[in-house]
Amino acid sequence: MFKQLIKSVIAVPALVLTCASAVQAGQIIDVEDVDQAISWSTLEYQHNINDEFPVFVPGTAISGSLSIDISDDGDRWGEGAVIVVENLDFDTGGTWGAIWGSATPGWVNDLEIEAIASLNVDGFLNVSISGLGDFYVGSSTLTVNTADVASVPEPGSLALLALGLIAVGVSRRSIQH
Ligand SMILES: [Ca+2]
Ligand SMILES: [Ca+2]
Ligand SMILES: [Ca+2]
Ligand SMILES: [Ca+2]
Repeated sequence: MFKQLIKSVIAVPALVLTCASAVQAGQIIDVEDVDQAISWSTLEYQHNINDEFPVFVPGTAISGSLSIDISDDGDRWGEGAVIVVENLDFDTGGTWGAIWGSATPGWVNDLEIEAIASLNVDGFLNVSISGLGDFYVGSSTLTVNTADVASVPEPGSLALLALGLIAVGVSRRSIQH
């Protein structure tokens, strides 16, 4: 009986750990072919990871990056862009360009809290690029690292956890009597 109690006590923390850990299990890549020239205007587009394979399960996004193929034609001194991801704040978005000379092509940033949260809600991510000058936007690549579905606490695993706790209670009671 005592052995059984030890087993139950060990089993419960193991179950809690399984629920809490968010080890990367998969990766979803979504490429949007924006393919547009910008000239002192704002371009808006949306990434959708709901139609990719592996299938995205809301709530499982843990990290990722956004890479935009943005380049200047070098027609004059200095071009720039303000890249906004979801809302205008310091989360994920940023700036691109050069004050003097042609800007280095490409822009990449890790997804931060707001962007990951937005993906976890609906699998969509809004991006807007405002041009301070004229340049070209080719494709936009969103890479999302996802956790194993089983490692995200959800009703199913919480029920299992409850069952584990009840099992401990039962074995404790059976020792006392
Ligand atoms: Ca897509
Ligand atoms: Ca933002
Ligand atoms: Ca969203
Ligand atoms: Ca230009």
